[in-house]
Amino acid sequence: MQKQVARKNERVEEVFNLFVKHIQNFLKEANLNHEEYTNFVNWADRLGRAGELPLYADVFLETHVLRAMYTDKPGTQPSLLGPYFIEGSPELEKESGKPYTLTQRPDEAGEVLIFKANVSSTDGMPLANTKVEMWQNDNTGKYSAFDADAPRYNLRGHFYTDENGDFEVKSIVPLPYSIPDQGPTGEFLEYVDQHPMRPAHLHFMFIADGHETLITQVFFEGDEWLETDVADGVRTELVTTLEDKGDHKEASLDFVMRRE
Ligand code: MBD
Ligand code: FE
Repeated sequence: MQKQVARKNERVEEVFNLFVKHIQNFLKEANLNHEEYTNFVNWADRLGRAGELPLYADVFLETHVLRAMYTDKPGTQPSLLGPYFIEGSPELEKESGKPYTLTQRPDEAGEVLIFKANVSSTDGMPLANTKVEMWQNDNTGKYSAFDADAPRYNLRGHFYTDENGDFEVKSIVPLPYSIPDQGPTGEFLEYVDQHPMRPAHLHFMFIADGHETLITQVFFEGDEWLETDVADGVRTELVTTLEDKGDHKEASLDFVMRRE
């Protein structure tokens, strides 16, 4: 094994010192005793060993990072990246005059969804050729590459906006998602008397030259979990309507990206 070269990281030092400063008041107010501290360490150890640390962090902490960073900024509000994004999604093929089709099995179960959107800059300019990464769960409520039997990139893909910043993509309507609740994260949910549900959502990541990458989610009006999302990822402007078109559903939302 090669010896790690010690590198001072001033940012880590600065953030750690702030953390210590604020945790002192927090510990005083919470009146934490040593047994509670030990219980916490044991639980956190189980959480890590179960591979649930990213899940727990994205469900219970990520929203606070986003709110602190972005609440008063122009452009579309970001939402949670979450633990289920993976690199390397397939590029979707474009047939002229047709929407893209998100990677799916020939017999993919679920209600067909056509999602239409426009991507523009905060100055109003449409953002042509923006890279759109999209991922979602399937009709069993599972994400490919994690808890589903589906192929690794099922219901995942990327594509590009057209010359007007528009895109249309055909997929299935996502389902409300129950986060894993049989491990240490589930244990925590019981302690705080919280259900494990997230409202149905589509995940998006937009990448455009000269703009901050926008990671966000789209939700649907009428979803029973909108107000009590376990991960607190819902933002009013990210909720759209699911229109019934007979043999399929349709939804749309426009996205606005901030200049770098
Ligand atoms: C999800 O599907 C999700 O999007 C987030 C943020 C956390 C847990 C599960
Ligand atoms: Fe999700």
